Formats: sequence, structure tokens, C-alpha cells
Amino acid sequence: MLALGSNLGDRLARLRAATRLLGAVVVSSVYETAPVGGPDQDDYLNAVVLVPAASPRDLLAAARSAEDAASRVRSVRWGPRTLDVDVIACGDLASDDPDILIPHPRAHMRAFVCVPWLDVDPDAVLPGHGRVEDLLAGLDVSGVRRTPWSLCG
Ligand code: PH2
Ligand code: MG
Ligand code: MG
Repeated sequence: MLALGSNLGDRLARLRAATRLLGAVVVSSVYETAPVGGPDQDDYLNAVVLVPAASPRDLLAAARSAEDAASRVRSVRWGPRTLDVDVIACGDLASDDPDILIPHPRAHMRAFVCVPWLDVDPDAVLPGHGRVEDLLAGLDVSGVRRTPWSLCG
């Protein structure tokens, strides 16, 4: 599962372009979310997508090329970005390869990942942390607002 985020420029267009480029087969709703961490910055659009079965390495490569296509500049950690594509989970695989930590080490704390994840899989399980529905019960979801926009546009 891949999580998409954007808070620079035409956010929705960025997420839609990434969805096409990644060949996503299942997409969540689009959420407008208050920024978590990092410097003062604008609100994000966040969503998650499922792509056809792929290895973690293939997912990471696809994520990086989608970010590059969005002219992503890597400067400030957790700073504003045209497009962020994070590999959150890959079935029940786990990887402690520093290049590609799976599941994503902060996914269980991020309502902007867990809320859209339930859209595409109400029974989702984050390996090592349990059911996403249960994780969400302990998270503040007040900064995560569903929008009427669709990723397929
Ligand atoms: N991504 C971050 C840091 N903070 N906040 C929101 N709301 N959405 C994000 O996608 C996000 C963030 C680092 O990747
Ligand atoms: Mg991220
Ligand atoms: Mg990232």
C-alpha cells in the first residue's frame, strides 16, 4: 500500500498524476489534512492507493520515480513537498533494510495514513501493530477531513 501526500502547488493534480503513473488499481478518498511535524506549512492532501502485486523494492522504485516526475525537491525534513509517496506496507512482509523500512515506522501514528487506508481495506492490518481500525481509535483524527474530490480525474 502506498500513501500519497502533497502540500505544494496544484495538490490534487499531483496526486492524480501519481495515481496514473503508479498504475493504482484501488484508490481511497482524498483528505485535506493538517500538517504533522516539520516547519509551519500549508495543509496537505493525502490519500492511499493499492498497486498490483509488487516487491518492496519495485514499490520503492515506483514511488521515487513518481516523486521525481513531480519535481520533488528534498531539502527540509518533513517540510513542504510537491509529492510524497511512502511505501506503508506490502502484505504482511517486514523489512528492516534501512533503504526501505516496511511497514513504515510511523504509519501507526498517522491518522492521515490510517483513515484513507480503511477506505480501501476496512480489515487492514499493519504488521506488528494490529488492526488499523483499532489503531485509529487511539489517534486524533480531527485534522483529517474528507474532501469530495476523486483521485481519478
Ligand atoms: N507528511 C510528512 C510530514 N507531515 N502531515 C500531513 N498532514 N500529511 C503528510 O503527508 C505529511 C505530514 C512527511 O512525509
Ligand atoms: Mg511521508
Ligand atoms: Mg516519503
